[in-house]
Amino acid sequence: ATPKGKITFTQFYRFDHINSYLDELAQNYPNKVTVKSIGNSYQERNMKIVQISTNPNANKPIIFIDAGIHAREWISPAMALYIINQLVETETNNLLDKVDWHILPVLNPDGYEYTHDFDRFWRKTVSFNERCNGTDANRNFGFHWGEGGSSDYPCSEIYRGAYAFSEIETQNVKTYIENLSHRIKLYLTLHSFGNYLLYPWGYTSDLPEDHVELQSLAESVNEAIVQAGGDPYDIGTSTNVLYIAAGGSDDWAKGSAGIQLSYTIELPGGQMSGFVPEPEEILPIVNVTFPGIKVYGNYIAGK
Ligand code: ING
Ligand code: ZN
Repeated sequence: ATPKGKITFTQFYRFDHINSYLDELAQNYPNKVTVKSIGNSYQERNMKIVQISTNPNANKPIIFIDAGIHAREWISPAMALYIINQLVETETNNLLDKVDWHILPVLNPDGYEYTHDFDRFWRKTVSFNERCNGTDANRNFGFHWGEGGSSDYPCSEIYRGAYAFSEIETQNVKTYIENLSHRIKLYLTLHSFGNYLLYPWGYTSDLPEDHVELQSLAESVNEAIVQAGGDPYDIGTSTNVLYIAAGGSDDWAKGSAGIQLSYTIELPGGQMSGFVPEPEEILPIVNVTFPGIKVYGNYIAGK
């Protein structure tokens, strides 16, 4: 569906524009949308999260979605914004009646802005280190932190940070999730690229005990995306499908925060350059992916 309002998904928006859109939604849909701050980033950008809820009650399950952990993966915040847009500005009552959605569109806002202003392919945060700046936020979470597939060398693209949750951005997310972890039934983190639906573990090739459920839910999500005309996804654990990588947010969500269903979604890349889709490629990608997000929503609603 074509979005209404001041957002058209025909370009990649700057961080300030994204925050303004969120505030606007809260104003225009006071019965549905609340915007909160989870804290400031390293360079003191306000990290805003959107809570989408009709008939709020203390026991309602929550789906938590973050995006933009990695600065250069621009389609990821765009996807998060599209999910927000569709849930709020179109008729998706069935997805809201039984589930609340908490969506953080840009987990690493300093990095995101850095890729706009200075270095399109920056991945990490921008926090200061002696030799090279930045930490890979997706190696910085505190479950089996420091193990395989992460580096202790600050100049590495997969630098894990000096200690678990050394980054203020990952710390802010940790605090927010821990306060609500009894209600969060699904954790989704959006990355790009390559069409992978990944679930824990990333720190070991061992399968989680509930891998059958994680796998079959991902298969339903994939079916809906393919039905909508999207390219199929490869499905499995991060370690087995991609590579070993400890300190990822999905591992922490499941292993430490106790959110049983936890996924990393590697969205499609651009035709010419994976991390750099053309602005015209945004709508086709988010359109075919949203049906998969609906499958997640209906699954949690029916649980
Ligand atoms: N890929 C992920 C990365 O952080 C991943 C893959 C997901 C690893 C989950 C570990 C856990 O390397 C991208 N493109 O960032
Ligand atoms: Zn990524």
